[in-house]
Amino acid sequence: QGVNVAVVGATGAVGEAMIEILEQRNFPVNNLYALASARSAGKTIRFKGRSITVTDLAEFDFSQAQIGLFSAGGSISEEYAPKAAAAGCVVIDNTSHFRRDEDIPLVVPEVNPHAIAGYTNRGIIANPNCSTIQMLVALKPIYDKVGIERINVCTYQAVSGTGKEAIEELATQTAKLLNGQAADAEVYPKQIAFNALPHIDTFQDNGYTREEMKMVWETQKIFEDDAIVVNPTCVRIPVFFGHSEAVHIETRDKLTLEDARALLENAPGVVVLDEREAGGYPTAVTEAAGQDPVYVGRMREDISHPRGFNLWIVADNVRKGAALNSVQIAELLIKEHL
Ligand code: A2P
Ligand code: 11C
Repeated sequence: QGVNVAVVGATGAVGEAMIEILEQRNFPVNNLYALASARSAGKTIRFKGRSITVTDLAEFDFSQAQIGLFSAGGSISEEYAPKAAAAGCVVIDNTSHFRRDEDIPLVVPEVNPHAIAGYTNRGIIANPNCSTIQMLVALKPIYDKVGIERINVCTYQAVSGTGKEAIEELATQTAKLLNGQAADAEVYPKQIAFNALPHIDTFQDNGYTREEMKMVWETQKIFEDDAIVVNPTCVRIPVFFGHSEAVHIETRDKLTLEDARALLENAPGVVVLDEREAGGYPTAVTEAAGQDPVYVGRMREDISHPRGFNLWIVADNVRKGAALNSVQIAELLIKEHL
């Protein structure tokens, strides 16, 4: 006796990971509906040893599903999430479309699981942005113990955050350039192979990008703290899977290295790897890619500020940053609410 789950964007980078994680975590799925565009209708995907035919989203009757995991882009969610909710299917939406709506909960299960109860408002729960999720999983125990007033963060983000076409662009550009051929940039405005682009999502009037402002808005909403200030710079780098972040916090009370270690070693969803020697820190490729935890290293007290503290935070952006976090929300939803 399980629930019927619809995955919207089932052929995309995040949708594929959602289906894999539902299987890995043995989520109690009764029927799985794999939905994508008309272009993909009729293709098959594998789930628990069975073959499932992809259906055109536009033709799907959402009254057949109790939970909908959406990851097909903001405009698709804008149109279909309210329709699904009206048909009785609770939507867990991985796009940024509903995140800032006051009556839509924005949830990281390790940080604010209580907020899920707000799903009854509109039948929709929003999944935060990947770069926010991993940062807040690591900062939550520190926030609770000593308070955090300000966060300065620089991100180093993988191309999988953009989707399958970007994964393809990095692979193709790299191969062509190594073979001495010209390589066009199509998905990104400049060459991504062997480069770093200080630009993720669209530019805003204040000079920050939308990815950067998401880290501000979402941190305040999830911590339920309008006073916490965040100063982000988001950078795309030529890594396939795993976002890395250099995070510099200013706490309300002094945080010592010993306290930080003790807090993070006991924090749910966090693995500390901080050896202060060559290789004694987590990286996207060697630790995070394909794994569930948020990895933390390079912890040190800030020599430039009496209440400053530094951390290096790495996680798989497609898993904890998107698909895994959505499935964890679904697990709490069926356990405590539905
Ligand atoms: P499709 O493969 O049929 O285009 P990614 O973020 O990796 O690029 O994936 C985007 C996902 O969103 C894919 O599963 C894609 O399906 C899906 N998608 C894109 N446009 C639509 C649409 N108009 N209707 C339904 N699904 C869509
Ligand atoms: C990236 N963070 O790495 C983006 C992807 O708001 O859900 C997710 C965008 C979002 O490009």
